[in-house]
Amino acid sequence: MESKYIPGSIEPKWQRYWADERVFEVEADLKRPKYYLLEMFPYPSGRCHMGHVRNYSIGDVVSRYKVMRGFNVLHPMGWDAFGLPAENAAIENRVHPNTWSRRNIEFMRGQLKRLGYSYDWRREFATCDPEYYRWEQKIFIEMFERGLVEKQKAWVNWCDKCNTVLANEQVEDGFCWRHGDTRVRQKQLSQWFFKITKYAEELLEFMEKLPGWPEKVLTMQKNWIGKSVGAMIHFKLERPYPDPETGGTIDRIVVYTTRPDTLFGATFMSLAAEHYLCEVLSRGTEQEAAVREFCERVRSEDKIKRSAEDYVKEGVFTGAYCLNPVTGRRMPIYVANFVLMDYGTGAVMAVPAHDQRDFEFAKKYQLTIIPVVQPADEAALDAATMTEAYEGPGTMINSDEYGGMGNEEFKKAIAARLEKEMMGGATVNYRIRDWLISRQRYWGAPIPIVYCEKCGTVPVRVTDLPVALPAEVEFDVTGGSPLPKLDWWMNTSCPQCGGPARREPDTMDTFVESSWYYERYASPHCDTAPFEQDEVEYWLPVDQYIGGIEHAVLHLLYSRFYTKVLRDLGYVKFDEPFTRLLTQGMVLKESYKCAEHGYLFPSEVKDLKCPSCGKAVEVGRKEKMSKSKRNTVDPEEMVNKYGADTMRLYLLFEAPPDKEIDWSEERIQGMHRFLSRAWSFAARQIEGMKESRWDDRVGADFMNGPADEKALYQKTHQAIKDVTDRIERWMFNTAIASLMELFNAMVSFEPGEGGGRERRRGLLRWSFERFLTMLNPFCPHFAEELWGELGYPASTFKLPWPDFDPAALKQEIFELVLQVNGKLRAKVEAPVDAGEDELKRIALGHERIQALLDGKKPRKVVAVVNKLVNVVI
Ligand code: ANZ
Ligand code: ZN
Ligand code: ZN
Repeated sequence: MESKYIPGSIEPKWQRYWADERVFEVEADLKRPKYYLLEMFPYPSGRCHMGHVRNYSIGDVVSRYKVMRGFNVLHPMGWDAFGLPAENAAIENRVHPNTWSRRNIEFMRGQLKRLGYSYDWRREFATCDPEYYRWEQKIFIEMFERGLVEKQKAWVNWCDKCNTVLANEQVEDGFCWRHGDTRVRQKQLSQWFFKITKYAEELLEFMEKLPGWPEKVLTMQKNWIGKSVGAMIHFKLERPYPDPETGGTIDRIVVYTTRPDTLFGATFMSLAAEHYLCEVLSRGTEQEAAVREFCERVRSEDKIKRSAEDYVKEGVFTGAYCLNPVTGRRMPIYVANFVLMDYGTGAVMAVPAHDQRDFEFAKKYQLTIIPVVQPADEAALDAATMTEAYEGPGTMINSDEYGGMGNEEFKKAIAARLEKEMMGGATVNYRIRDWLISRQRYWGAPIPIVYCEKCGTVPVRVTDLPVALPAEVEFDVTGGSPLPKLDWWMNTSCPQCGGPARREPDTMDTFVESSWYYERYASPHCDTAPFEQDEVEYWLPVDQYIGGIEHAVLHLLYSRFYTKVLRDLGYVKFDEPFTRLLTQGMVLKESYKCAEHGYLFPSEVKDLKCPSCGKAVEVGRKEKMSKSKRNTVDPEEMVNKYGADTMRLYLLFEAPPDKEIDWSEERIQGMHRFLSRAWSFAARQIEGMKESRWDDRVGADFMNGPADEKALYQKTHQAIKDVTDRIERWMFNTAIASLMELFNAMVSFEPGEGGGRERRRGLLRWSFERFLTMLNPFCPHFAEELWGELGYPASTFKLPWPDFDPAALKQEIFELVLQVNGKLRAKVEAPVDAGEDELKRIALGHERIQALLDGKKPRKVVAVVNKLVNVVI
């Protein structure tokens, strides 16, 4: 065998072998336990980055380990191929998004193969394949028929850079999730929504059944869904107003409140600037212009800012009044800048005595303040002297016959009364809004709807699916979708009446594709339905999912929702798509920045100086690798330099999978050195190991052999136990550490030349084989190659995972003190993990104690673990 470790000469060979022998290909097999391991599929951006490689290396260890443990493992890979970057590239570089995406997929697939991942490539697909999205269109139509998708006119988020609307989940602190520098604007548009709100309660409840998910992700979802318990209350308007939407009249405003107990203190009403009543109520009054102006200004402001505590509360009177349902008090109706349209009903009953925002507002506009909840053990609240709202619990005051009642009790009483009077009642409210899925973009799955003058909104006939994206389009430099202008495509006939109709030009949010791709992997080429029933039933749900935390309330929430929809449409029988979830840590690196020339590549920086101006560069803290900070490391380059096995080992050894890694090329070199040492060791010992036919006779009798043989024998069993335990607990770093320890033990074991040489070489071989077997999930090419050098023809891929003998574990010993009647009588060695009973047995069996007992029974025996046994005679 080669004396030097050259990964470049062995890795491609094994990758070819795995492909030729089709070792990664799996079929459903009801007789075998399945394990479905999945990593979040990549967007084909062009090249794999370090985050991908870390994610997929973690997955590959688990996948290969589970195969060795006898599971039928599904480990697929594909491409999240629709989306904006492809379309932008098309506009900038004049390549078609399809060409761009396919080219990138080609390249990245090659990169993944060079890393030796165990994917069943037959199952690969891209979400931009019409054979994939046609089923998504079918599901859309079925959702439409069930009222799970709806077109709604709403105030929606618009990103000027994306040139499209965004779902609420895709807005972060008021900025576009893709464009951290672009504030989202509000626009009123008619758009398609998935009714995720219908599933809000179920999405919450089922979290109880996800013990394998990180608490942090569950909390984020819980907060996003934002359940609160309160009441709806109707406030009659002083007079009815014409309703522009229905043509009828409006006689009331409905509010949502979590404090119905404060109803007697409600002195005015606040509406969101987006509320349609603002215009209705002020029309024709002298307030009209002021209201319109104010609403326009507030609507352009950012929602996050509007809900901030320190935001200056402002408003304008609409000219209209409503009536408090319990006091009959006339309440002026204001538009207030801090009321949001997409929470509750967009209208708030204002209780200045008990809500700080209302308090500030009332002070500013001299509105009435009436305290109604009196805190215990404090001076009676007095509107004239209050300096802030009292938001705590207490006893009811100024509330008619309810005076003296506890406010929590009153909450129930008032809700019941309102219900009886048909003026509202108890209710539950959720913060989550429906999922806006329309996108004014080209590179996505077309929404399968047509608009007919006669029949209105009509779904495409299922037999006409897919509604394929037209390939020949002209991209507009201004970024608008080319579809609405494409008359031959837009003009179609109505599926219902056959008359002329226009297509829906919007495409679906690409998060729709990623909401079910993992279900499609079970039968990726099924051409009669989204899935083959038997296949989904066997493989799903995903046993272990791995991906980034940034998807906590995006992809992970959408997928849970979509799976429940698929269940309700009869496609699947489970409720939750991902039984366990791991959110992997990021790979961090420092960045270099010149005050004048911005971020610099490390290779440009010499002696910490900027190459352009010579000024000292600022070394930034370690942070997530990103192109814009120029602190990325190209995995491809590392693989070329050190090999895939080293790259994988490094990413797994640096930290537990959920923790961050500080990138260090020195430490990757350390991993390379370790593998090189293991290689040279093998090269030195291989002939001897191969000759010995002793290895299958290695067994428990080594426990009684020479000390160094016993030590290596025990060390090997201990390593099997530790590596197994640690992989099971996802502690790959410490698993690798114990493999390294085992390796060091083998290195210091000398088979020697004299008597017993055969036997000693056999032991070494036995130990080395176990080392390679356990190294296999981490460094599969390396393990395969040396396994072959040992003379085995078959691949390590399906090697059974080794077992250990508990009796052969090295026991840790301590000195047990034996006392009789409290006096020290003897000391013996005992295992550290021995319990009280075992210690007593050791003590009573000891010859010194037996002599003292002289055949009598002890009166009492007391054992103190890890310390002593006292025998009372
Ligand atoms: C009357 C009241 C009295 C309120 C009081 C609070 C204290 P959470 O707890 O987060 O669910 N609210 C309702 N809709 C709103 C909207 N669209 N924009 C801004 N605020 C809105 O919040 C519920 C409370 O937030 C509701 O209870 C309402 O004010 C306000 F002493 O109603 B409360
Ligand atoms: Zn954007
Ligand atoms: Zn029609």
